[in-house]
Amino acid sequence: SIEICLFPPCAPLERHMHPRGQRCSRILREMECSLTARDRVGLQDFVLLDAYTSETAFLDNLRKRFHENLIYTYIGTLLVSVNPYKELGIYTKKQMDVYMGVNFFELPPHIFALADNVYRTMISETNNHFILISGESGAGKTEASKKILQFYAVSCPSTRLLDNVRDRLLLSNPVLEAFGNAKTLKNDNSSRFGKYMDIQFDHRGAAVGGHILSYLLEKSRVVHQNHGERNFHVFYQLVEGGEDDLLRWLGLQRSCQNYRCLVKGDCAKVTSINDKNDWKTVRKALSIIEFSESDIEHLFAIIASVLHLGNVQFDANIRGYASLSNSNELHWLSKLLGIQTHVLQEGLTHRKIEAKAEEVLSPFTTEHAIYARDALAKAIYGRTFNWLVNKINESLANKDSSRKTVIGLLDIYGFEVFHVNSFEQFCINYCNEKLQQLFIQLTLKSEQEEYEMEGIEWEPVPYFNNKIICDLVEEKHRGIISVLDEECLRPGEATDLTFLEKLEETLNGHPHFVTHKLADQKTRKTLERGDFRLLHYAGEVTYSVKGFLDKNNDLLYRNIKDVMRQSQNNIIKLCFPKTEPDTKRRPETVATQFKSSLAGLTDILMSKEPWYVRCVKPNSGKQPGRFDDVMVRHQVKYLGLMEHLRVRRAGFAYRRRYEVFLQRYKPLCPDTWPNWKGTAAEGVQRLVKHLGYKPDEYKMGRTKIFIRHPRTLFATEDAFDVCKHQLGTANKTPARLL
Ligand code: AOV
Ligand code: MG
Repeated sequence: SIEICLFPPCAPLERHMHPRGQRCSRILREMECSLTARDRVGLQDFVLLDAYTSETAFLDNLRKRFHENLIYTYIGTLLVSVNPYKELGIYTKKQMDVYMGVNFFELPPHIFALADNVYRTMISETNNHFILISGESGAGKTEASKKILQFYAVSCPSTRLLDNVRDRLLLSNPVLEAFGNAKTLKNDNSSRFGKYMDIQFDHRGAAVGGHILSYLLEKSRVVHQNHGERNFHVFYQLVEGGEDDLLRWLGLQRSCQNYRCLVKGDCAKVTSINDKNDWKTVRKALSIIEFSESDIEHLFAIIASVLHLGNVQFDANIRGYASLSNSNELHWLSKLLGIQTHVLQEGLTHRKIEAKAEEVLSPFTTEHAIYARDALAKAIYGRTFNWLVNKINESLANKDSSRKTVIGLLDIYGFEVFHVNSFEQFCINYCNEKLQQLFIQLTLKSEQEEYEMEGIEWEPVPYFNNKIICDLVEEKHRGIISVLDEECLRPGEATDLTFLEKLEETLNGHPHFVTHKLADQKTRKTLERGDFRLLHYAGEVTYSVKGFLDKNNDLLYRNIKDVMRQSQNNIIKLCFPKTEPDTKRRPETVATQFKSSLAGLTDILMSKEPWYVRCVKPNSGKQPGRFDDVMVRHQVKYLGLMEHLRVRRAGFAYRRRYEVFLQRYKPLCPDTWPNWKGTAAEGVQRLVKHLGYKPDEYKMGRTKIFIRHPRTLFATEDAFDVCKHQLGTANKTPARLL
């Protein structure tokens, strides 16, 4: 069938028709052959750029394409994506159809092309893959991961039975985003948790299930937001969008201004966000994911409880002890959590202390009471979030035990630097270091292994290895997390400042660590006494130690846990189980837990085949059409894009299995066309001889031909194009098999 050409390079021109699923000859002519077009839209694969290993040239190409709304560019099979900050209309079902099953390099670069390539490789090699999506906060990771998921859910073969799975896979997103994303200064929909999702496929390639792992939710946001930021979306959605009856039942009023924990950042309304509509989506999604009505009720009760809890205030009585200022919130909390009022009240104002064989109640000061209240709000929300992930997993689980292959999608919080950076940024940025380390290991490793396996010599390309920074954070005994944990072991004695002093003792002279005391005179001026600065792979970040100990300890008083265990709310019951190991042994600290979970993630990823999407943020103003050179250049540098390109180019720009190469280009040689009887390797040898490849231009590996220079492949492609036209109709030519 014939269809209108939809690709961006054609769009400004007169649109034309071409056979469906075929590559568009006009685009080829436009993009690959015509110099003027190349000037205008840049080249779609950096590997193909002649002498294009300078940063400036790299940037020129990226900018050129960005201004033509071509946000995607390849480095071989790695996809670089620049956030357009506007709808481009390139994610339609029609576009999905076009990219489904078409050769990666035949169409303009697209996230769907990558998704399709991963999918087909998985099917043909029956192995597991993952797509690592990285880039700083606001660069477009979450959007990219959603597009990939949509592509699989919509395009892969399906049956009516599987439609359910498909919907649930898709709808898990709005639910998790409602509870785990928030507006920050960097991004109106910033992920505040890390997410790794396996999509499972059966032997026919149908998406049959999924599983999500979540990483360290930024719980502190529940009780505190910096200026210009919001709490998690779901709170605003409920208050703005919740039905009248529901709000009445939850004791809520329809105004965010009434809730202290919604207005700390003074920006409850965000123009790019429609909380009311989003509420409807989430509400519907919960039903489709098969949350029972009672689970949904209890879930809403918890969201409302957190809002009420945020409004609980304390007065100091004459002895300086805390008492609740107002009984209204207590009433609602008691109703929604299903806990008796006096039990709750006692839990919020007292702490149980064990003295000899006795337990005594010790009253809180107001300061302590506020601390305990906030700790409770964070615990309730954090545990409910984990419950939510588990519940979604139950619904996505595929019960049949036949062999499945998976594609993992990793979408984590991006590197972020604010005016003031705390424990949360420390964890987020550490996580990004780990992923960068993985990228470095895998890109070099896989390249080296491939050359070795194929028996081809290769010379390594120098690159910055950020292992030194990962070690600085996570090393046993000397690492920042170790030092922090040690300080957390000295309650009453240690403070955030003694932690800083310990760091200074331990890390004095480390090239990536500096503080006010350790700095030279010039740097000292830029540091406060309570700060430490890390030289991350992506740039310098100054962290304030304030709150590090508390946040790492994440202490919840034992008696308030006991209070929660009396709850009649089904979710709270599960979140505070009676059998919780309540040992006297110290639980793992937050940073240490995070460190282990990241190590676990690395293991999961290392066992799969990697693919990469590197997202770039074009400006810090969330503006369409603005390409800030300095900012982009910085990202190109730290994302290691130039090194990646050099690695690709230092070796062999392209490699193809003999069968595939022969199948495509065999019309170019009378010996191999129409059929070649010998082995594919011999056929390729004959073919390239006929094409006049010089000996240093290519190498014959064990299973693949390696072509050193893109130019060579280019010339062959051109010849192929001419030959195809001479051969006449498209179906005689073996196109689209590369
Ligand atoms: P992030 O995931 O990388 O940041 P997002 O994927 O949330 O960033 O993107 C931020 C915003 O940029 C989105 O809400 C969109 O408005 C816009 N955007 C991103 N990609 C596209 C695209 N392909 N087309 C149109 N608009 C886009 V963070 O989660 O903060 O690290 O932690
Ligand atoms: Mg995100």
